[in-house]
Amino acid sequence: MNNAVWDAQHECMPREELEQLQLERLQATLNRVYKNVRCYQNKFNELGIVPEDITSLSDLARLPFTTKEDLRLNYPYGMFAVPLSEVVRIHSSSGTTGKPTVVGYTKHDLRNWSNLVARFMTAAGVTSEDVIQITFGYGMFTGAFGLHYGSEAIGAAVIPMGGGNTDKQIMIMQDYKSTVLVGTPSYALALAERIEKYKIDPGSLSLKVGLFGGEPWSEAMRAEIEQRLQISATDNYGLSEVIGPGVAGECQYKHGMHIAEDAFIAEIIDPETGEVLPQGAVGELVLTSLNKEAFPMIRYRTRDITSLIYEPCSCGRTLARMKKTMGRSDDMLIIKGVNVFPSQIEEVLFAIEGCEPHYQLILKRIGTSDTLEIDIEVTENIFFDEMKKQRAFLELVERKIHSALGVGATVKLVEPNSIPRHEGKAQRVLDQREL
Ligand code: DLL
Repeated sequence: MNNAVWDAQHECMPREELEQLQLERLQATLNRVYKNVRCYQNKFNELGIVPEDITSLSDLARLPFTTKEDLRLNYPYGMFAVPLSEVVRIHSSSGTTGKPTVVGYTKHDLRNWSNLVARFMTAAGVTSEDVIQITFGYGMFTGAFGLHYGSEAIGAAVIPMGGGNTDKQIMIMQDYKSTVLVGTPSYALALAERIEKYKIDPGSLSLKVGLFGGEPWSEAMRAEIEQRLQISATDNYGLSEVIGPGVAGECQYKHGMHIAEDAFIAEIIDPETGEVLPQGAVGELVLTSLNKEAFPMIRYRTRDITSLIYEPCSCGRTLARMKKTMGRSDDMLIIKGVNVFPSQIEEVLFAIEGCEPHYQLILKRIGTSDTLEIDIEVTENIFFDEMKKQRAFLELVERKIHSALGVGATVKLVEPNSIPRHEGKAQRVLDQREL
C-alpha cells in the first residue's frame, strides 16, 4: 500500500503484550495527572488511592469516573496536565447547553492524533494516491482537522472544503476527481440526494470510499449510502473530550470499529450502577487515554452505548472492535416506560420501501405520559397516492414500529424535502415536552 499508515507493531500485537503496554502507559498517565491536575488529585485523595496502587489493569475499576460535569466545573483549562505554553491547539465540543468543554493538544499530541487517524483511514482502504474531500466544518469541531491531518500523514491530497455549500461540493467532486468523501453520514445522504436531483450518474464520479462518523447511523443507512453514491462506506468513532476522531474505525471487513487500544483502554459499564460488565455485554463505553500529554482522560464516561468484540478479525488487527453505537444513553427515549433508541427506529424506517431516509422524532407530553410522533418523508408517489393507499402504508409503518420497539408511535407522512437537511450532525429528536 502506498505510504499507508499500517502500524503492525501496535495494531497486531499479541493481547498479552498489548496489555503490558497499556499497564505501563496507564501508570505513567496516572502519575502525570495526579501531579498536575487538581481535579484528579482530589478525586484520588477522596478514595485514598495513589497512582502506585494501580498495579494491574483490573485495578483500573478502582479509579473514579470522569464526567462531562467535571470538565464543565474545570472550564476552561482546569483539566489540562501541561502549562498552556506547551499547548499548540485548542478545540471544543459542540455542547448544546451551557459552556462547551475545552480540550488541548501539545505538539506530541497532534502527531499522535494524526497518526491514529491515519491508521483508521488506512484500515478503510485510503492510500497516498487518494484525493480526499473533507465536508466537516473546520473550526472548533475536531472532525475536519482530525481527518485533515490524518490524510496528510498518509500522503494523500486533501481538499479542505469544510461544511455545506452542497452544489459546490458536487462541482469540486466532479472536477477535482475526489476519491474519498469525509463527513457525517447524514450529510453523505444529503449529497446523494442532490446528485440525483441533478441527474448526475454517481458512477461517473471518482468516489470510492466514504469515511463517515460524528453521529450514530444504522446498517440500513450504510446500505443506502453505498448504493446511492456507489462507494464503500465506513464508520469511525471518536469524541472531542478523548481526542476527536481516531478512537476507533472500521477496517475493510466493516464488522465493528477497531479501537486504538495502544492509546486508549476501553471498558463497558452498566450506566446505572457504574459496574464493569463482562466481555461482550452491552453498556456504556468508558475510555482512558494512555499517551496524551495535554488532556489525559481517566475513565471518561462517553454516554455512548455499545459492546466490544474481542475475537480476532480477518484483517489481522488484534485490537478489539466496538459495535456501532445504539446511541447515547442521554438520547434514549423512554416512551411509556419502554427504552427506545432513535437508531432502532431508523433501522425499521430504512427497511420500508417508499420511506425516504429522512425522519424526525418529536417527543410530546400529554398529561403525564410521553408520546412519540415520527415524521417521515415518503416518495412523491406515496405522498400523492389516494387516501386509501396512503392509509394502508401508514398502518404498515406503525405496525412495524410497534413490533420493533414494543411500544406504539404516531406516524405522520410528510412531503419530500420537508425535513431540514443538516451539513453536520443531524438533529433527529425534537423534544417538545415542557418539563
Ligand atoms: O464527533 C468526533 C468525531 C468527528 C468522530 C468526526 C468521528 C468523526 P464530538 O462532537 O465531541 O466529537 O461528539 C462525540 O458523537 O460521544 C458519539 O455520541 C457521537 N459519535 C461520534 N462518532 C460516532 C460514530 C466527534 N461513528 C459524540 N457513531 C460521541 C456513533 C458517534 N456516534
